[in-house]
Amino acid sequence: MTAIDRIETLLDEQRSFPPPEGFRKQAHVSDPKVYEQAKKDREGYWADWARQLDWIKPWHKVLEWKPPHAKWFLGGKLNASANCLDRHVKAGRGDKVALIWEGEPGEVRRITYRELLGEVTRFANVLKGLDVKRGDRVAIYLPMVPEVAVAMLACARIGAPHTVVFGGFSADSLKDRINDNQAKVLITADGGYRRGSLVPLKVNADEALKDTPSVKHVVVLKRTGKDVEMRRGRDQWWHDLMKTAGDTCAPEAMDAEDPLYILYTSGTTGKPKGILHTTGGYLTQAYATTKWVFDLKDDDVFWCTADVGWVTGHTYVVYGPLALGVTEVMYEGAPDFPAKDRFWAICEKHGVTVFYTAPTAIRAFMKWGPDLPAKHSLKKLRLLGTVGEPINPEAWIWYHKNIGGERCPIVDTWWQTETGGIMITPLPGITTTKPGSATIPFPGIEAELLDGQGKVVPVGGGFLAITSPWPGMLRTIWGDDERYQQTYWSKWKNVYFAGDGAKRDADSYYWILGRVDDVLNVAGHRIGTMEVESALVDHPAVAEAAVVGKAHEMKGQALAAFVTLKEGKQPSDALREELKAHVAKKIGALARPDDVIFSADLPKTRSGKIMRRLLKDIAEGRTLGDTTTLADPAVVQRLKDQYEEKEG
Ligand code: 7RM
Repeated sequence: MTAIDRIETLLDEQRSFPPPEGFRKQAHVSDPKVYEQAKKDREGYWADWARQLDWIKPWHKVLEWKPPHAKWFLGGKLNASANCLDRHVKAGRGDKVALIWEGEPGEVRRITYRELLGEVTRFANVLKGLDVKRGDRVAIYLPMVPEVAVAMLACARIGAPHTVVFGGFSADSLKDRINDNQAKVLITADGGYRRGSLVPLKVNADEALKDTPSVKHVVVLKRTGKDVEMRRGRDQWWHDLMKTAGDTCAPEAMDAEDPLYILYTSGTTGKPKGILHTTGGYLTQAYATTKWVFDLKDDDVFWCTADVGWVTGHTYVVYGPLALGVTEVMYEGAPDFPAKDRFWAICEKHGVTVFYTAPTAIRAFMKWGPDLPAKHSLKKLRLLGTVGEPINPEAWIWYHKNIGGERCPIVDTWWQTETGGIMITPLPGITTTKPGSATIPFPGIEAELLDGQGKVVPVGGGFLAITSPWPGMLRTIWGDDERYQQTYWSKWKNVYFAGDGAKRDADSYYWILGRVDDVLNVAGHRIGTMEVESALVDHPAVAEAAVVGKAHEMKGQALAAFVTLKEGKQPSDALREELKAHVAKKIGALARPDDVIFSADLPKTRSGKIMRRLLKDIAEGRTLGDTTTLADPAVVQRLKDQYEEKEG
């Protein structure tokens, strides 16, 4: 862990954006009273949300809290797939489009709630036919096609926890995850499309399957039509199995605390953690946050751009929107294929009204320039969201102006795989937003900023903590209660430590400063990476920046800044000096970088988070650490060569 006790704050962002009057008037919630009401009776408040779902049997107790173990809606029985499908069909909404899916090559499928229920029911029977029983784990390794949602919901229907492995992960990662949870069946495809090429999912799966004795059956979806090897007795085609599958399958009555899924998250070191989510509390928070944060109504078209391989895809592509019964877009491919305006073409074509994406994508759009979104009509958009990393204020302003036409509120939503759903966020009809701040906890969520001793920091920098249990919280790390306790609940007593540094301003708004492991130490001052990076992104030539501390005899650490310029801007020594001066002017001489390294790309995880640890290795001249979770390992090698050339 870390010996840091407090974090200092430098950036002073003063812009603010109250909800537009027209937006406020139509919003699901526009009265700040909801916060007090939730605070007064937190359990009653969450129970009210849970009652908006369909329960097979009601709960007898809302919460049992035996730290660090929480149970929500004890004794209650429900089924997640029935909540996402059957209840909409029963309520007469069967003909409503659930998914508008667009493949990377351009084909479009529209699938209604009734059709989706039919597919899920049949596929649930396929799984049963492969001897999958309640409680058995099923691994899913598919591209972003409707069948990935079908597979997840079919698992939920029969009570088999799914474990989705992102299609970009290697055979090795797939193998480790399967072996960790002993999945009995693997669902994969003959391939998927990414940036015009084929992702060889089945080839990877075959490699993994050499060493996964728990897997008895493999279901293969035909997506690309490419020839793949089918092992007799083990592999079967999805479409063959579906031909004879029955079309009724009663949803299993699952206990509120029965597992819904396991999703792996790679910590900074060591073996990935299998985050376990259960059914009742998770679905309640997914539903509540989807409804209030995204303000979704019957005629909205929602698009969350995340892959279902990440928690954002689980909660805001599958469970939240479908539990709410909205129409949503799902897109298979890359944002820059065949051209860098693909997202805006999709928004225009399908009339997207609420759009949710990651800062890394926004910074790429910013780098590519405002002419691309300007080519498309984005006037149906009414609300924008971000998740995954701190958003630099300039990127926020760019998004607001060039995508939101200065009329759409932006919800900057802070949460984690472990939290299951959104935790800190504006409510778009209530909250005055400030660029770079995720604002305040969602009603019913309690957060604090603490110092190393666990003392509350009312204003200033500290560690972000969640101080009471919430419905969507992880229940444990699969097979490792001890690690669960150690990782999340050992820093302070009975308080959840999120691993993020943050600051709280005089309005009690939270500003996430970055992961605590990345905090900089300059001459005894602890500074979050986000503020220095935001000062760099504030310069008109800069699209993206990552700052790391490198060991320095005098100062503790010297700052090295890796900077990506906007298209058309040229690196030069003059610009390098200008950027150093810009940071010093914006947030203080203390934060002035010693080095500025221009770089066309930054090393990122496959979900788009900047990996500063590797940049630190480069800056300190070490051999590269673990690069297996990188989206593009070549990026760091190029940077390392470039850096050494410059230093050498
Ligand atoms: C949803 C997701 C979690 C980590 C988290 C933060 C960072 C996420 C924001 C953010 C600043 C945000 N799950 N993070 N959202 N930082 N502002 N709005 O990303 O498990 O993959 O990552 O991501 O560091 O701890 S995750």
